[in-house]
Amino acid sequence: MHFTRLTALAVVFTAASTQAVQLNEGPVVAAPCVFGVDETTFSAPGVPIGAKRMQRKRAGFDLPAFPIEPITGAEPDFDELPFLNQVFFADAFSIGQDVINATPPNSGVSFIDVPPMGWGAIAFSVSRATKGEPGSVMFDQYLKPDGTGGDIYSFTLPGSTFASGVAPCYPTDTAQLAQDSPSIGLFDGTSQGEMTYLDLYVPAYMAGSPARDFVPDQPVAFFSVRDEDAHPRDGSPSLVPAGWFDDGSPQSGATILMTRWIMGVGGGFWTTPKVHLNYDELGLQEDDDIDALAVSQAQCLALFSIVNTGGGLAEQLQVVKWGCGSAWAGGGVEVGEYRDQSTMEPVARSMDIEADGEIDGLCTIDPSDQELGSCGPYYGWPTGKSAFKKELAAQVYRDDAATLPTATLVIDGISPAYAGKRLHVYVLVNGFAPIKVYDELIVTTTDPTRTIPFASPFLGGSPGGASLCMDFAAVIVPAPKVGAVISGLRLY
Ligand SMILES: [Ca+2]
Ligand SMILES: [Ca+2]
Ligand SMILES: [Ca+2]
Repeated sequence: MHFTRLTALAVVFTAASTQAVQLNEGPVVAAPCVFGVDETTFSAPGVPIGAKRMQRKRAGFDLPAFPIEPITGAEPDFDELPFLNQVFFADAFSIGQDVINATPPNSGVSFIDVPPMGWGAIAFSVSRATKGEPGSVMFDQYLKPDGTGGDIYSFTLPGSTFASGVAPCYPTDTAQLAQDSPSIGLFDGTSQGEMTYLDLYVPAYMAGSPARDFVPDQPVAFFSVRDEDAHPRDGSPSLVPAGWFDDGSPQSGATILMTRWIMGVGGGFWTTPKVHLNYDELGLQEDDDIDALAVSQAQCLALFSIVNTGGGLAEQLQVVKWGCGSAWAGGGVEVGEYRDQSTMEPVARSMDIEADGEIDGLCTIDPSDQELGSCGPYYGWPTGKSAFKKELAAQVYRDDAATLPTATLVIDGISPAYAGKRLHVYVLVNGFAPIKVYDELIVTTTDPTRTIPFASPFLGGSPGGASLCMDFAAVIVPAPKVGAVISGLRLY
């Protein structure tokens, strides 16, 4: 059998529950991703991260990122993206698979638009200097030695619908810390890391991903370069190839460029970048700077952010719609500030970003619009039965290094007080009654991971059938009794 929509994992403590500290949470907790960092980001003292290469982080907790591997053959080679390994940097990037939950801009405004009975979320990064509103998780991070610039946060969109049991895991009025910078290798103990762009869909192309069949063979990469590279501060010529600005517009860090992977026999290549939307079409000035970008190629919509200079489009989240067949009769380009229609508040403010704060990385999620054949959505449909105080985060993911993959359960947030406690582990298949896969799993604080047999009964005993849909993430809520559970699922 194939997994279809609903598969969730339950972990149930049978002993008296003890408080544990849990930081990482939300719909993209432990999710695989790729991102960029700046030149001043170090993984250990004296060990700079290869800032000129894209970084990849596998699914799971406490996994340092590493430079993305070159890919041979016809598959898109992300290590060869034209803006990597250059003397200049991209500061915004998207592989075009985002879903933008927004109405088309009208009169300079675009509203959150989540489908009925659906949910959407924004994964994002902020600059080192961004404090967040007092009391927010961002503010907490700002005060910590590792800071806030290398963290991945998430924000669940107002209007999202969850099963009642899971709703407390995904508050819609505040940011959540999804992946703390030390846990992804962006803190050397002294200087704070800085993540400069973020994408959750590139991992779908990586070896062994069950989601590979559902992303295009010839993807389009959208990106922006830094203003300081297009306009060097010492007045020297632009570091970016002039030919990339093929529409005749001046070079600008506020222009969105694009390049497409062309498959070839025994190999392939990225096309010479060209202008997708120039700064003028976006209502920006030549010396503005787009520093975060999430693109839906299918919707002809993008969410972007600019460097906050206090003027122009100072609000940190803007939506742009461009000509896209009959779906956009006007055919022109419209830009609007991203707002919550019920409060008219700019969405960035709901995400706890202060007025002069800086979003510098974006990727968006909407599982109901990301149907992936028999696997259901990229991000599954959270489900649950009861609301409990959340203390743990967990994820089950496929080991993509294994020939015949195994499923690994990873739990985060286990305090020493949990040592020796017994876990019951359940899996929900399509929302039916939980199937117990572990009866008495003894918790150890040194190794909070377990490997679940690949062809286990709960997967129908069919490795071939199950392999397509083995990867998912879960947020686990400890429960006082059997059957309480929860989760956001995720393929990669
Ligand atoms: Ca950042
Ligand atoms: Ca830029
Ligand atoms: Ca920004």
